[in-house]
Amino acid sequence: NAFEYTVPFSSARLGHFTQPKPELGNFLKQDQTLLKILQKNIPKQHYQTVEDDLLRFSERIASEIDDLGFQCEKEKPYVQTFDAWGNRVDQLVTCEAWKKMHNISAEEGLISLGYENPNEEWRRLHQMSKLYIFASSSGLYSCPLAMTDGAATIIRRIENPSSQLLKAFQNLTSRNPEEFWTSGQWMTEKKGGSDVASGTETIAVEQDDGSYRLHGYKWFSSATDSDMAFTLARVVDKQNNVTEGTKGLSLFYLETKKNNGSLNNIQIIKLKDKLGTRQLPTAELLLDGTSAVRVSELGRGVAEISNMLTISRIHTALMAISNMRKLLILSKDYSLKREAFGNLLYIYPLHVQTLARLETEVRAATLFVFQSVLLLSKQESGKATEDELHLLRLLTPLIKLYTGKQAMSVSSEGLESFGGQGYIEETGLPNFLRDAQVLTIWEGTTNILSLDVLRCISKSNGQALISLKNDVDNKLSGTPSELSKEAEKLQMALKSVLQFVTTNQDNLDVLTFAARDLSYSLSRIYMGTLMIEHTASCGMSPVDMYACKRWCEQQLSLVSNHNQYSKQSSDMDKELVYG
Ligand code: UCC
Ligand code: FAD
Repeated sequence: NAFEYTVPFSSARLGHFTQPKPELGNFLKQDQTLLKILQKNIPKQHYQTVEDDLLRFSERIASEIDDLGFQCEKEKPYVQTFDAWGNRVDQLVTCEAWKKMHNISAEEGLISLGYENPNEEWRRLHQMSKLYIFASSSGLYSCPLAMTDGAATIIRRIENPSSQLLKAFQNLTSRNPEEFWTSGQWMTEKKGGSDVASGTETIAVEQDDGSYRLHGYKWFSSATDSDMAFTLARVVDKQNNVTEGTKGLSLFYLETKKNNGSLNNIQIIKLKDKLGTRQLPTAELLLDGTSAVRVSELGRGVAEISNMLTISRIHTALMAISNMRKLLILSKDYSLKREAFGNLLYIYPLHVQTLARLETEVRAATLFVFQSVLLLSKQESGKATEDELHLLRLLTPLIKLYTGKQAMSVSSEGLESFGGQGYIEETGLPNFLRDAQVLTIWEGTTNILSLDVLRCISKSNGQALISLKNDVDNKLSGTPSELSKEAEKLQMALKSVLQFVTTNQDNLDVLTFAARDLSYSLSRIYMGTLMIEHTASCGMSPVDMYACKRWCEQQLSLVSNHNQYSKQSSDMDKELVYG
């Protein structure tokens, strides 16, 4: 008592216990699936260099980059519209950590690696592996990188590019932070982001020197601090008319700043207030006579920008698997540190079962996404067969739509595995859930991508599905007896899906109505196939086999019940929703 009188103030007693936090550690070392993919696909003479680089980069992520990513979430970008003297400046202010991400991206060759020698196809795999490891710790810097990669691909495809475009390509693929550029991709307008053919109101007015001035309102532009962008607009003809629909859209290249550093007749109207991706400056932009160059033939804008979409959709899927893997790494670590009812969490089979189910999802998704990466590198090096080209076209919307949905469910379950801490902002964990939701929306929503799957099947006269079937047959042909039941199940499911498509090939209404179920079915079947192939080619480990079995336990084909796509079902759906 005497002591309390002499010391009237003292800190509160908060108890002795503090929970050790989950640690990321070395990402690559904890991803056996990726390691095996790399071992299988990188030529022996280059393998060690790639592995060393990825291990070093994983260390850098854990010791430096992950904190910067979190900093980007805490110090959100904002726009200073006017300066102190009332001049309109539209200055986008980003935090130091975001700027460091720019430099790291250049130094680490996160874009350049994919372009340095297209004949060495493993370089794309190296690049995409790095991007994968980076994405979930990048504070969303992987978003501008996705569009940058897509932009570089567009320029590389242009025959006889101008010196301006060549210079842009050099900047986009530079390893020098001072020279490195990022790109935007401005497609979405107020009237429509899925249906850009009806939604695009931006017009392009040709100038005497052959360049254009753009006038329009871009409703979503992520990477607002980018140096350049590709965008769509309708060219105004001499009679002052524009062509409506897809055929009226052309693709334009623009630089966001003039030589004097001011914006290229662009106003940043506002930054969006978003559920997630808060690290990312996503703006509404007014194009008020923005100087631009047409880079597609007249009316070929959507077809051309689709090449950019292919790349950025693969990046979106990389982000999905990166988020899932990182969350699982943290959750596993936590289960070794957190006690409940007298035991560490990992002692409880029910807890571990929950994590095992997530692990199965992530493994399957990793194989799925990297299969597309391998096909992309073959396409770019000119070594892809016809079947492989069809497969790449078909898999791109599938990996994007399916892994987006997986990322949502895995992040929700993953957060729960931390109990209440999963809901607490300072842990950084809620970001996983917030940022997963966007993966199902941008770069094409689930339904739009499902319709793209149909577009791909119909444009190829069904060849895309035949290529998929050939690949499944080929991959399952070497199935060891231990997995023969699973292989059979996959083949049966594929047969039922193909039958469904054949039966309804002239019934577009049914196919359209079934597009989402069809896409999920194809994804699950192909993912199961990859798991079996992977298991067989990597020494038939009991754990890989177990994961295959788990995957194939779920319903693989969702389109077997034809009645669910009848006119009657559609009417009843309407009644159920709006009645
Ligand atoms: O969201 C965006 C950026 C977000 C931030 C970056 C994220 C990266 C994340 C990385 C990790 C963090 S940018 C906005 C994205 N917007 C979309 O994805 C649009 C979604 N809507 C669609 O995809 C639609 O399906 C449209 C716009 C393509 C549909 O347009 P149309 O006008 O109905 O298209 P058509 O008439 O069917 O096709 C026009 C041409 C055809 O070629 P031709 O004329 O030769 O027959 C199609 O075959 O375009 C071709 N085409 C394609 N080609 C259409 N889609 C594709 C495709 N996917 N691949 C190849
Ligand atoms: P809508 O097209 O209005 O779609 C609404 C709903 O209708 C969706 O669920 C869709 O699936 C469904 N739907 C539409 N048509 C059909 C159909 N025929 N059949 C069945 N269902 C259908 N865009 C850019 O161009 N550049 C960017 O940098 C960019 N960044 C973004 C950043 C964020 C954080 C977000 C959230 C979006 C960004 N977008 C960007 C926009 C994004 O690409 C679009 O929001 C998206 O493509 C959907 O378009 P929409 O919003 O117009 O939705």
